[in-house]
Amino acid sequence: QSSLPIYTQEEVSRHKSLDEGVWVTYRGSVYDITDFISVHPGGDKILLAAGGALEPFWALYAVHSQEHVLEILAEYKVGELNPEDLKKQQKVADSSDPYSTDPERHPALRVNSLKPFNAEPPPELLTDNYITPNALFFKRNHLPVPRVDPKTYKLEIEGLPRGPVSLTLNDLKTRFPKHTVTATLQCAGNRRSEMNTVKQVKGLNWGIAAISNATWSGARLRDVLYTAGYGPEVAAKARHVQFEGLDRDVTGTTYGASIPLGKAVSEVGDVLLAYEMNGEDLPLDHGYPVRVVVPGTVGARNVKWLGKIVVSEEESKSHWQQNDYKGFSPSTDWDTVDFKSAPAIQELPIQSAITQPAEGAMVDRSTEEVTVRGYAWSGGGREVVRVDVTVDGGKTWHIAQLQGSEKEQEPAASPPTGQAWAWKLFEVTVPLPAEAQELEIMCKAVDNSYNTQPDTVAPIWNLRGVLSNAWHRVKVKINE
Ligand code: HEM
Ligand code: MTE
Ligand code: MO
Repeated sequence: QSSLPIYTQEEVSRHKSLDEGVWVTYRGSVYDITDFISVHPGGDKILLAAGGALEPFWALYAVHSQEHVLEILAEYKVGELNPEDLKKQQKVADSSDPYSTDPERHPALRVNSLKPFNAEPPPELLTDNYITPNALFFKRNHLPVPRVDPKTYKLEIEGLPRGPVSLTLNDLKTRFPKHTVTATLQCAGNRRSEMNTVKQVKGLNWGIAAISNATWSGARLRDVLYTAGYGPEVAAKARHVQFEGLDRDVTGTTYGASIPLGKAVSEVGDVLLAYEMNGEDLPLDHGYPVRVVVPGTVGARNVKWLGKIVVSEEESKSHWQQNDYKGFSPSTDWDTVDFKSAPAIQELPIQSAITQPAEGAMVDRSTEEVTVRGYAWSGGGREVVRVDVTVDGGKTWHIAQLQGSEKEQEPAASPPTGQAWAWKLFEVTVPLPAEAQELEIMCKAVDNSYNTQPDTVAPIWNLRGVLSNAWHRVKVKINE
């Protein structure tokens, strides 16, 4: 341990000019940097931190997160900061950044936005597993991740004739049968970046991986609602079930969304109040301790960190239900858009995309063939029944093999009609056309209602860049 003196914040604060000397603190140590000021590569700005902590400034200037910067700093160490003052500093730092309690994330994720955290896995990892590992599952947060204490957690249920009901995490786990469903979640903005190639849209620039597949366990929403007093009397009036998250913005507004009542109470709807994801407690980013999983329905309605359920005549009043996550004509722009004129997105359309080979990859001519892999999924429990792949501009289509369960070799097990909640992975090996030096690989999927994907983006372009499901195209080069 250091034998240097211990200083209080008060003493450090007195040193904030070249006359008195310039002191700063960093991770609990005190530095006299008076002699460094004139040689600082960043100039006079360094004086902004005089008498206080470096951390908030270095958070703004990332050049400092290098070994050699810390080596310079070490030369100027004069003491330690009194532990109580250090604690106070940390409290201030925590309260000034609402994202400071966000969890750690996997380095392989491609980050679209750090605060709030939005990230997708690299496409080549996405389809390595039928079940997406939790760490790689795409993450879409609108707000800071709330820290919810599982011991004091309460789920409030309102809008039922017997009055409000409140359930603990333990109630959810012990009073209702545990139900398990494998379901794919997709963000309405998946593949938004392709819309930007037609005309700029507003929203996070998602690639093809704002979609992932997991096995979720929890109580059925239906069971919970019936126990809380739901019955024919309510069914005659109510039309929606609203969900409120425990994540809030600086004004205290929480994330919220709603789904149609029919889906919520359906015997075959499989809507869950999930507390497990792939056999583990829900991770912090995915809604710990409880989230709603609405299979077949757009990601936005799968409310995380669930705090409240309201059975009601109206949809959720939340911004995300009323003024976002809706589709419009390609000719509707930000001057003419009327969000009231379009329904909130619930079930999503048919989707597929190629994850391998990657855009721009090299394919060896001598192999004479190319193996194409990807995912396909449709909303509303509609089952993907076919994926077609072409490498010659659509003259010839090759029908891909579908993988629809966790075990590689099993034939695609058909779920009951209307309950195909999980994606299928596809794979097909296609001969390389003679002489081509470049290939455009395209795929399209078909579901059991015979819905298929539009061939191009332009006719489905919309100002918010949602519902992007045109044939996916990947260009690769052929090595001679
Ligand atoms: C750059 C050290 C405090 C602002 C640098 C560099 C070093 C350094 C070594 C060059 C990094 C490189 O390019 O490899 C330090 C030390 C500090 C300190 C030891 C505290 C004792 C601050 C503070 C601020 C600041 C408090 C702002 C309020 C900058 C800026 C640059 C810079 C803006 C970039 C200069 C440029 O590339 O144009 N600092 N710094 N530094 N520093 Fe600091
Ligand atoms: N729930 C809360 N409470 N807060 C949110 O920001 N984002 C929604 C939904 N549920 C969100 C939320 C959106 S838009 C999507 S796509 C999914 O969560 C993403 O779920 P994931 O992060 O588990 O992949
Ligand atoms: Mo989303």
